[in-house]
Amino acid sequence: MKVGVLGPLGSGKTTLIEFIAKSLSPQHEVAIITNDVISNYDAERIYRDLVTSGIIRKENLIGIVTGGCPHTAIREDPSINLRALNNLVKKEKPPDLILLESGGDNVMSTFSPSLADYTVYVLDTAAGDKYPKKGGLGIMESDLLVINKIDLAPFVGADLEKMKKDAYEVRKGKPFIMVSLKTGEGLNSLLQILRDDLGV
Ligand SMILES: Nc1nc2c(ncn2[C@@H]2O[C@H](COP(=O)(O)OP(=O)(O)OP(=O)(O)O)[C@@H](O)[C@H]2O)c(=O)[nH]1
Ligand SMILES: [Mg+2]
Repeated sequence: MKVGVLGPLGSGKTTLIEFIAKSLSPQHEVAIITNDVISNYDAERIYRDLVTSGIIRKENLIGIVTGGCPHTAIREDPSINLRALNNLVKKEKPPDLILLESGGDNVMSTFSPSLADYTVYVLDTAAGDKYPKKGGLGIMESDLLVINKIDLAPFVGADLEKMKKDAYEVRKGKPFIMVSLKTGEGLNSLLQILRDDLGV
């Protein structure tokens, strides 16, 4: 199963991926592919957080530096990500869950179906409660919308009830969940949705 995680800069994509990997290992063989534009920052962070502690095997972490538009690398020309996926699945013990992180994206970005069977769009309250109302493909069409950083809502004046109502409307009933990856609020429910949807 290939899960694509995307969303604006700094919304919590890597933190979510680390949470999923920690929650599902070692029962599942989890692999991670990160896409950064210039540096290999996220892969290096995951190496420190998850590889050195034995949660992810070294060969199951691939950091891609796209060098250009991150949206192109996950949709228009996904060849570099496809190569990374192929390298993972041809292993003697292929991973049963591959998490792909897109570089911070715009609201119309989506994963090529060749890269992801299931997509998670991560928004955060600090971007303001105008989202999810303003919409965008990922916000409206992803398999799961995660509204993260609810712990910050009081500090940035984000109205969580409005975000909830708007998410329900723009997604036409598709699932969404409000969480804080910092305090842990909502994470049990998030994990349950993923377990049900991904069969893990
Ligand atoms: N207060 C708060 N901070 C959070 C939460 N989730 C993540 N963060 C912090 O937000 C910052 C960005 O998180 P990342 O996981 O790096 O976000 P990202 O979307 O992967 O960022 P890019 O890959 O750079 O686009 C980090 O400093 C996290 O510690 C949360 O729920 N609440
Ligand atoms: Mg990241």
